[in-house]
Order: sequence, then C-alpha cells, then structure tokens
Amino acid sequence: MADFKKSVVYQIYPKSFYDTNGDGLGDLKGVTAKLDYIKELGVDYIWMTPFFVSPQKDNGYDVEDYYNIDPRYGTMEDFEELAAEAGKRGIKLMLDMVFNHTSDRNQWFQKALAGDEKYKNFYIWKKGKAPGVPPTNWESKFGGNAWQYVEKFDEYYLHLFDVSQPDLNWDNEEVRKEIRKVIRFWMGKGVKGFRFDVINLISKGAFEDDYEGDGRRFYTDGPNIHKYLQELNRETFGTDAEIITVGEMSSTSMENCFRYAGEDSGELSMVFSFHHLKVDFMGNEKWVMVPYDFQKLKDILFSWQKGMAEHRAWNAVFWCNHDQPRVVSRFGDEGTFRKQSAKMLGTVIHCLRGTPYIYQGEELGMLNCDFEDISQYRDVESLNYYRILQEKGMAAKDALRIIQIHSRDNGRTPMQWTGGENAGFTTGTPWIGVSRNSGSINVETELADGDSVFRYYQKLVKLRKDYDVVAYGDFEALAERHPQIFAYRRTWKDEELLVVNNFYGRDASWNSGLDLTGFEKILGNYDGGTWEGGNFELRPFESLVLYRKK
Ligand code: TEU
Ligand code: CA
Repeated sequence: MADFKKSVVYQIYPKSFYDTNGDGLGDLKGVTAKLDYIKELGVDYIWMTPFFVSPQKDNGYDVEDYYNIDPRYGTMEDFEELAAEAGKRGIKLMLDMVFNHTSDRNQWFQKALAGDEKYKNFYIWKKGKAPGVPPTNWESKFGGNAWQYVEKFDEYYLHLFDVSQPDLNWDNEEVRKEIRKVIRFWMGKGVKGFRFDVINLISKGAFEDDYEGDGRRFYTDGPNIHKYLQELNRETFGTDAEIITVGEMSSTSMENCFRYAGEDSGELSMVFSFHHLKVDFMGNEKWVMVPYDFQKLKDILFSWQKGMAEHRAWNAVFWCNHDQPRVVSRFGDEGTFRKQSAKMLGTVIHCLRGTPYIYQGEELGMLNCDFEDISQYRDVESLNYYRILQEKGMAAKDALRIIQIHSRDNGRTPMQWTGGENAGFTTGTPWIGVSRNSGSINVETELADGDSVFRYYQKLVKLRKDYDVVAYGDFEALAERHPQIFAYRRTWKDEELLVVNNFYGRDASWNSGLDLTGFEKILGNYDGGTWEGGNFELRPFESLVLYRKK
C-alpha cells in the first residue's frame, strides 16, 4: 500500500521548469535533468501538470490527444526515460488528468462538429432560450457566458472554462468508457499517481438559470458525482493499491469531501479544496483588491482539519500551485522577512494533518511576478478579466493592479535556477518573463546557504518521515482567536507535537496556559526561542515546532 500519509508531493509545471533545447519552453528532458535536485528535497512523488498534445490555449488543460505527448514537451521516449530515471531515485510520477472537458481540437469534438451523432453526445448541447439567448445564464470560470453557439446545429455547447474547452457529457456511458481507457493506458506506463482536474464538476444537474450566483450550484458536487468516482476507482486505479489519487475540488463542500476522500468510500485518496485560498476575495469574487482575513484563514483551515479527521477523510494541504499567487507575496513578506516568512508558511502547511504539496519554486521562497504591463501576461484568464474589468468601467491601471495581485501567471514565471541570464531556465527566449529578483532568489544560492528556505523545506519533508505524529497524529486547534498566532497540537500514541507560528512581521506574545515540561524544539526558523512557563514570545514570522514523547 502506498503510504500517502508519509509522502510529500512536488508539483512541476513543465512549461516553466527547465528548457533543454532552447525554444523557451520547459520540457520533459528538463525534468529528467533536474531529478537529482528534486531528490535532494526528499519528496516521494512528482505531480506534472498536463503535457499531452494540446493547442495550449489553457497551457495543456485543453487536451487534444490523451495518448500522446505534446511535441513541445518531447516524445513518449522522453516520458519513459523520465519515469525510469525517477524510479531509480525512488520518486513516483503523478499525472494530471483533465476529464471535465477536452480541447475543441480533440478528435471527439471535431467529429461532433462534423455531425457524428455518437461524438456529439460526448458533449453537452442545448437549445437557446430564444434566438440569441443562451440556454442558461451560467458564467464561464474564465469570464463571459458558459455557452457557445454553433450555427450548424442551432444549439449551444457548454464550456465551464474557455470557449475552446467544451465540457464532456459524463452521463454518457461511452464517455466514461473512453476515460477509463485513458487511465489504464497510463497505468500501463507505470504511473503511480493521478490528479484529477476539477473532477467535482463532471456531473451536471439541472440546466436552469441561476438567480443567486454564476450557476456553480447546478454543476458542483453534482447528482451522480460519487457514483462516477466509485466506478472510476473500481474500473481503473482501484485495482492497484500502490496508486494514489487526488481530486481537485472546485467550490466544494466539506460534506462531499468526507466521501471523495473518505477512508472507506472507494473514491479518491485525498482532495484539494480552495476555501482557505479565497480569504483575499470578496465572497466568490476574485478580481478585487482586499486585504486577506487572517481569522478567516485560520477558521477555514481549522474546520477542515477537524471535520476531515472526524470523518476519517484525508486532505491534501498546500498554499501554492500553478493557479495561485506565490504564498510569500500573499501572506508573508517580500522584503526584510522573506526567508523567515517563507519558512513559517512552510511550517504551517507541513505539520498539518494531510499530504503536503510543494509547488516548484516555493522551496526557494519565490515571489509573485513583477510584470508592469499587460503585454507581459500570458494566461487566458488574466487577459479575459483585464478586458472584462475595463468593460465594467474600471480604469486600465486599476485593472492591471488587480491582475498583478491575483493572476495565475504569478506562479508561472520560470523556475529560478541560477543568478545568470533567464535565471538559467533557457538559453532562448522564455515563453513568459523571468522575475527580476532571480539574481538573488535562485537554486544556486539556496543550495550554497545552509540556512536557506530550500534547506528548511528539506527538514520539513524529513520531519514527516522521522516523526509518526506528523504523518498520522490527531489535530487540535490552539489560540483560535489570537490575532497573530497560528498554533495547533498533534498527538499520536505517546508522541505530542506543538506547532506555533507568528503570522506577522512584528513580535507576538501568547500565553498558552500549556504545561510544556519535557518538550524540546525540533525545528524553527530562528536560533533559540522563548516559551518559559508556556508563555511564547515570538519574533517576526517565527515558527517553533516542539516535540515530546511520554
Ligand atoms: O483549475 C480549476 C479552477 O477552477 C481554478 O483553479 C481556476 O484556475 C481559478 O479558480 C480561476 O479563478 C484547474 C486547473 O488547475 C487550471 O489550471 C485549469 O485552467 C482549469 O482547471 C481548467 O482545466
Ligand atoms: Ca524546450
């Protein structure tokens, strides 16, 4: 059995990782070339975002051919070499499966457009409400109405994401069969992990206008979702106990996650949920500028920790991925306390109950991109919203400010390998700009410095291996209302772990009332530390991990 509770996953966005042929795009050979670096971090799995044949409208989340590698990333031989080389280092691969939708270039959709009824039923088509009026008022996640008119049929197809990403019709048994074939194909290549993209959106409910929101309540955690996941599990990855799975759950509810990731539900190993990463939104509205709400961040993470544990369900825990701004820019400090805050944020995540995910560059304390002009942005979502915000009357410079804060491109600038040209990412012209700070924030300097963010992340990964309490312990929230402190306790058999963090760039005191006899510090981002008599005195962004064995 794969012990995913003792494992750590490292996420790679291949396009921005390492380019070996100078075309400005990262590639599979680039991942192989850097395996020793990844090994050094100590992780168990590499999750790679999609590298299948794709027109790249959404950087590979628009799949044209599930069975082949996009030539921009390499060949099937490159993939096999990567898998073999990773295997030699004890690292397993997790592939990213996008089954809510395909690209409009996918042969299924092409046949549908050509009028082949079999394939037309692979997608979701509806008549308009009236001439020129789409079937429902649902909004696409990337802006605008979620339906696209096709004159030939006088019908609309559903696309919850870009217009080039038509949603698949999972209620059609033929679609589910084809999807199972794809998974079995990659299982045959020795793949031991799968991440399922927006998998909780696959079962659509009623096609009705939404007068209270953007339509998501009609297709999120939909009517047959658990049935479809159980079927997928039974028919594919469930036959191999070594395979781990994680579902990306968009706007989900905890009640549904108890089942998606429940120990005995026969669905998935774990889930990504995003509520804790909306604490700098206004409700569901991302394209605003509001300070993040620390109390809300704690409340959400604590309630998920408790709820999932009570229901014997498992979380994936994370701050960063290719859709999120960099966490140091978001909740930490880009200036004086960059290193301390990066380490503190890492500590908070890695000691929680759940499997931690590290996104490329997070282990260096990388920051948001520092783009100053909209022409530097690449992401379809950012470009759409830059336009939409202005259509709603916002001044261009204010729209740009919001893009700078929330754009997914913040996490997509090239990995910073060296202080040299293009951060050592490519010898050509990178597909997206390199951060100006790569002279000081890069792998070379991190590896040379014994006290770097990288060296600290190494220790975090190792903590999970060395201490069972980190992997398996129960969770208890502490200091729940403290305005600066993020603290919790983990317990397992005769082991106890206290994790105390100052989330701010100024000193913090916390009178814990705890008897700390027998506790020793096993990790921290400063020398020493003060907790006499249970009174914690923390320095800016200080983290303390205390441990005792009875
Ligand atoms: O993302 C799902 C998703 O809805 C969000 O992360 C989205 O990017 C954000 O909420 C928009 O504000 C997944 C992938 O991770 C993402 O890269 C893809 O673009 C998306 O699905 C479509 O496949
Ligand atoms: Ca390349």
